Amino acid sequence: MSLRLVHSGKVRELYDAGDGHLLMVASDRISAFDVVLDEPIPDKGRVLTAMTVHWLEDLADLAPSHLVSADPARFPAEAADLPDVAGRALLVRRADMLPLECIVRGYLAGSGWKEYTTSRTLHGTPLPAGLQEADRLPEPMFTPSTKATEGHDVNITFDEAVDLVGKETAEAARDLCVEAYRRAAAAGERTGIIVADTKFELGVIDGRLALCDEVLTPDSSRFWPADKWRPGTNPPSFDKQPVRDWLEGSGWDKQPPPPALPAEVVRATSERYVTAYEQISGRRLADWYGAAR
Ligand code: Q0Z
Repeated sequence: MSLRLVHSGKVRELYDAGDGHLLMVASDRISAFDVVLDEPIPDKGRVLTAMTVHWLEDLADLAPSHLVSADPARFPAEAADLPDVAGRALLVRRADMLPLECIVRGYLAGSGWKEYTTSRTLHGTPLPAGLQEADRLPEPMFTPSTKATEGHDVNITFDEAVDLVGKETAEAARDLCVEAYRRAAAAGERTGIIVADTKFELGVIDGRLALCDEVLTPDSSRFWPADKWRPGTNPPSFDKQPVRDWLEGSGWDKQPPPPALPAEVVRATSERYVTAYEQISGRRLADWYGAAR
């Protein structure tokens, strides 16, 4: 018997592991400009998984989490049927997920910068005049959205978040996510990585708000190399920039199918992911589960 596939995302899969548990598997697939590329990035799934565990452990005094184990020896036997789960999978408790994307922004980037240029607001909140792209915000801001079933997520106001989950839960979610972001941003700063923004997914386990899903990974966050940050520019992504740069230069029209990535771009990108993990955690990826030996 194989584990039942519950959900398949662009670059990861979720399996029912029985007994109120799920197995969350991060693949080595990468997306750029909203398209999944054909070439896997070696070690990307291990990096995202190890980084999630690093942050869940670092933040354990702040909030409980869904994590049960990253040790393949503790996975259900059927997990052995899945290819290469060691290091890329987490056994987690099934939670009652909040119907919210809990986004926290510390810098003005992406859709936040776009909104600011049109209305001098972020998520409807007025900001000081004269801010530039990639500027640091006066304070980190909680900018929730809802998971749209198709296409991109829809921003909601804090009051709309209250309507969805209740005042007490919305306030607790906001306070938890802003504090988790502050701590991650401060830790990143000490190692030369700016955490510009991040998306948390919270759930309720045993009646308590818990950190679920992936946490503070390059796929759920914007990481910038601190030495390349210049307000007024769009700083390079710590992890995906080699892919983006090559695709931009390839003349691709950003409609599927994407062109094949050269081996050198794949190698450089893999190296960036590994560096991000090692810089942030202070550990070696070679010491994580599933290392080639
Ligand atoms: C996470 C996702 C995918 C991985 C649902 N502990 C939990 N309890 C209930 N639901 C979830 C979790 Cl993590 C849950 N997702 C997103 C999709 C692979 C994670 F394909 N969806």
